[in-house]
Parts: sequence; structure tokens; C-alpha cells
Amino acid sequence: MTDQIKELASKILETIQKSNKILLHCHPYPDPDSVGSVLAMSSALKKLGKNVTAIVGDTEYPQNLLEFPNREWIQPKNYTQIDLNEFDLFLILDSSSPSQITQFTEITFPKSMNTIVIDHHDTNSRFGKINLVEPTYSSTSQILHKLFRLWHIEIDPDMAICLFVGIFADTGGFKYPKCTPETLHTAYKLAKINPNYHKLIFNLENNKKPIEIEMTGLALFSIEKYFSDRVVFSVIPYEEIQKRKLSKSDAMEGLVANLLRAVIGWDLVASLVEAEPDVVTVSLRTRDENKFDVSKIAKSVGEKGGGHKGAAGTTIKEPLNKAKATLLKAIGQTFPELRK
Ligand SMILES: [Mn+2]
Repeated sequence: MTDQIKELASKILETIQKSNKILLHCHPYPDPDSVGSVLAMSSALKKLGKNVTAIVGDTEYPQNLLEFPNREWIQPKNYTQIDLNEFDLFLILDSSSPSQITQFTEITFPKSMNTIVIDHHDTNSRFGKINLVEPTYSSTSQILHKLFRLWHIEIDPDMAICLFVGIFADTGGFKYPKCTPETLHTAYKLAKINPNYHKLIFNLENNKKPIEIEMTGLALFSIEKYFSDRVVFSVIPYEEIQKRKLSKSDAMEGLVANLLRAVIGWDLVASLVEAEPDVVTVSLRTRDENKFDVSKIAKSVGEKGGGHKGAAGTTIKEPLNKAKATLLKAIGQTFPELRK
């Protein structure tokens, strides 16, 4: 652990104390770390006597996070529906770049407004006036817990459950490598303050739409194996989507790719969905992110590709068979050891 949080904690608190109207936002497709951080920080700021405005941002409030306490504090507004000149501080949480504030427009911060970025993504472009970026931490929620302690702000049960579920989700249920003994210790302390987190987690994990199950079935019905079964694709052609009057749902490919990754020996897997004619969305996963960094594949083919070492995605604007060939070629070139 570094002492960056300790170093910046008082500077951030001073900036907050100088401010009166403070803005918070959720990132597009907000996850529990985004929503949990915003709600817990809202509570902390209110305890400090500040006037807080929290907006949901580009996407609607997620249906699987309805149990979060005080969620009504998050207003159904995006960045274009507010006037930044009204605020003296924008506290930007869990957002690695301005595109995580909005994708609807270019962002320009008024000179009169302060900006503080608090985040745990190592890709963070440090675009605030103050930047607390701590990539060794599992989540923004874990950073906030540390900050609140340093600020001597009481973490009440509502704040605790928000931060707990934020940490739980960003560590994949305490399973990802960035979940350290320190993370578990933080979770322990939060769970002691509010032990009633089971229903939030149940709702978080069990909220599939019928279409997601139906499309998962379709995807698993069409599995293709390559490179001595070490590379595996599941493929849904546009005809199937059209025939069943399905529409693309964003979480779908990820869901299927996670299932494929569950097989020992299937080292690199991808779910391909031709959601529109000649537009194939791809989700990539690997069992061993140190050997097969799938974000390299996502960045090298298609458009808007990116992600993490173990989980990444891209969009290939080609007919399905061609997209498959493009992807397979990129995999073979990037990881020639898979072809052996
Ligand atoms: Mn996060």
C-alpha cells in the first residue's frame, strides 16, 4: 500500500470544506462501485453540511441496484441536463477518463469549478485538479472507506452497506487478484457496521432478463473449437436474432464468455453476436490473464476495443464468418503458443 491516500486526504477535505455546492455522478452503465461510492460520498458530504447534487449520468439507474439505501438521492439527469456553473466542486468517482462522465458531449470544466478525481483504475488519465488514483485498491469504495476514516467521519449503516457491496462487486465477490487481506479487513469492518447485505447481493446476482437466458442458450448451442480446443468461440448469427425477434442486450456476450471460461483447457474464449447485419460484438475472456492478455486482441481488431487483461471486448464490422476469421488470425498472431 502506498501513502498516497494519506497524503491527499487532508488536501481533498480542505477543498471540500471550501466548497458549498458539490456535484457527483455515476459512470455510464453504473455498477455497484459507482453507485455505492456516490451514495456513501453523498452521506459524508451531507454530514459535512454540504449541498450535494448526484446525477445518474448517461444511463438509467440499474434495476439490480434498487435495494441501495438512499438511491432516490441520485437524480435521473445526465451531464447535459445540468449547469456546471452552479457548482464549485465536481467530485468525480470511479471514472478513469472524461468519457466515464458522459459520452453524449465533449466536457469542458468551468475555471471557477474545482475537480477532484478519486479512482482505482490504473488507466486513469488524471484529468482532475486533484487526482487520487490508487490502482492497488480493489475499488473506489475501498478508497472512500479509508478516506472517511482519515477524515474522522462516522460510517453509518447506510454508508457501510453501499461501500461493502461496491467492494464485493468490484472484486467479483472477493475473488479477483486485487482483493487483498486489506480489502477483506475493510469488508469485515463494513459488515460489522451493517450485516444486512445478503439481499443486495442476491438481487445483484439474480436479475437476468428472459432474453439473456434465451440468448445464452442460443450461444451455447453453437460452440466452435480451434487450436486443439484451446480457443473456443460461441457464435450467434444475425438470422437467429432476427428469427426470434431478439435484440442485443449489453451484458449478454459477457455472460456467455464467462460461462465458456469455466472449462479447464479452454484457455482463450470469445462470444460473438451478430446483433446487426455485418456488425459483430465480441467478448473475450481467458483463464490465465498473465499468459493471454485478451485486451491486446480487443485493441488490435475491430472498433472501440479495450478492457482488462482477463476480460475485454470489441466490435468487428464484418460479416460473421469474416469476423470469425479476423479474430482467429489476431489470436494466432498475438499468442502463437496457442497454435502448437
Ligand atoms: Mn470501480
